[in-house]
Amino acid sequence: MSRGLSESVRGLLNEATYLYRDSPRATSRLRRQLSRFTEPLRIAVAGPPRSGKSTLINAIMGAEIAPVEIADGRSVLTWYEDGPEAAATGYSSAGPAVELPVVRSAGGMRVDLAERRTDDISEIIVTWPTRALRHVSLVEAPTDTGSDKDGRMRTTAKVLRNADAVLYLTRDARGSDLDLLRQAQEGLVASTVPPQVILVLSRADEIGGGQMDSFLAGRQLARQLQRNPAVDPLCLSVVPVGGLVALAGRLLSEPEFTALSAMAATPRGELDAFLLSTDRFVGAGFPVSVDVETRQALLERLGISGVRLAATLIRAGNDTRAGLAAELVRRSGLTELRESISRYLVDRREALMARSALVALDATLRSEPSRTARKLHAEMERILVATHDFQELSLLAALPGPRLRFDEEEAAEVYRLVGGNGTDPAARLGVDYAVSNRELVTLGAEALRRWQHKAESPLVSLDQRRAARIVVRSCESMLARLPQPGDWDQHRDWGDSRGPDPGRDLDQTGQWSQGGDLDETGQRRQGGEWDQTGQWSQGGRRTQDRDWDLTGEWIREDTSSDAAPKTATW
Ligand SMILES: Nc1nc2c(ncn2[C@@H]2O[C@H](COP(=O)(O)OP(=O)(O)OP(=O)(O)O)[C@@H](O)[C@H]2O)c(=O)[nH]1
Ligand SMILES: [Mg+2]
Repeated sequence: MSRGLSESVRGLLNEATYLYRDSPRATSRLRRQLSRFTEPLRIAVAGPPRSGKSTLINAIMGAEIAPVEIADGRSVLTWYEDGPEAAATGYSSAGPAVELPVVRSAGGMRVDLAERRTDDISEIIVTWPTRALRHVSLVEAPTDTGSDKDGRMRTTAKVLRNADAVLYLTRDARGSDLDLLRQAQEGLVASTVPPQVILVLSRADEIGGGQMDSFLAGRQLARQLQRNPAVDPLCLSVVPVGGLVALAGRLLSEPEFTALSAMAATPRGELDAFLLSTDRFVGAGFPVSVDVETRQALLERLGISGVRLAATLIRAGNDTRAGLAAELVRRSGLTELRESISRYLVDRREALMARSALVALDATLRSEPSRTARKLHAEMERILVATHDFQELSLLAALPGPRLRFDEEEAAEVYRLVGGNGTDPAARLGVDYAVSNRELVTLGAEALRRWQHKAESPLVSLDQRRAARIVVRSCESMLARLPQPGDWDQHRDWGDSRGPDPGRDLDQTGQWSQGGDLDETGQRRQGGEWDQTGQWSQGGRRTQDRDWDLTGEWIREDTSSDAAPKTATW
């Protein structure tokens, strides 16, 4: 993000803090937003009940921690963050924050609430040492709030509105899912710069009735949905993920691998009939000497599709525990999801944080209107429509819509150049990371010329010309960041075209399992992986002034009267 955006939004928040100096509630909320700029990106994990949210969070963290259940199996808004040690803190709307006892287990931890009254707790923050959450924190939108379906939908809608970005889990992208995502695009800020949503086709191992090729079927369905005009404008991408298989890959133990290997060593003609259903798998006459308890445990760990997949992968040569674990993670879709999180969300984290700060500012201005607030509103609108980072996000969202009508090839180029595939120069130019800076500059200059021509052509529509102007600015700022011909010698040490990219969390070369949470032997390291120099340590700890309190008044935004700024980009 341009430094300008962050500074403009902070400036606006400071101004608002001064204007609202007589309102303790508004000032504490605004201060909270100001402090957020140094914290990790807040990604909401939302979706219908039982869509696999907690399992996916565990898979991302590489540990069994979610869900945190309190009295009567109720769950509350729970944050998962990187931290120096396993810990949990409960927050309530009245009273101080309390440390909650945690019990470590082989594969993770459990928040132990047996001894404690919990009906006052409205939010919990769980910390766990994991690099996977170095740049993001995850929050699960609770679906069992005891309320009716509408209540659940309202809770999810609020979480979608307030997060920096969203992983929305769905098994089939039904009408109610799409309604929620459409609602999340309402309001002053969201109608101009839509929320950044990755649609996760969850429980991918069950797609197509859990048959052998369910992961393949998942990928096909994801492609169809991505092309569906009802879905495409609502999300950045559609990624099929089998959270259960991903988690199994991340936690696969030696005894589990041994049992799966014994099955894979059995001729298919003898084994396959027993892998058709869970009943047969745990029933009598199983042709491999793996006892029924172990088979039960494997089912819980992997699901029947996962067991079949594991046996097939071992036969195909993934015959070490670490090799099988890595391949399960890859096939589950988790690797692709992490890449998408990195490319679409982490790389744009400052713009996304600035966006959600504006959502919060808008809510404050609405809940406590004043004459001076009008000036702030006008400035907010200006930032929304005039900031190039926001224009890029807005153009990306508008591309599939009816107004722009670029042909397929041009639309793909616009998508790339404004950072739809990633914000580094190679991704924008659609070339390999190994391409030299000289070539990047040449390609960038060519793209710039082409789009300058388009931006000035009287033969194209006004909307296309406006879009072309945004593309031109994207090309210009990309070129400005690349070393120019005279500087090439000094920049020889740039190993690749990505340049310095502090936001990247993902190991570009390795499998997930090599990426830090598992050691060489694949066992979880208990703590000690937290990078003390990482983002988290720079950020302030969350204060007690919780801004996500779902019972809190200020989050009750009235979006019905919101109008997009008159100059809204599309
Ligand atoms: N086969 C299969 N089952 C899964 C998968 N992910 C989750 N499940 C199962 O689905 C059930 C619900 O999973 P959760 O991860 O708790 O789902 P959730 O969305 O967090 O559920 P709520 O918070 O209660 O709404 C559990 O029994 C999981 O084992 C998956 O990828 N494949
Ligand atoms: Mg859950």
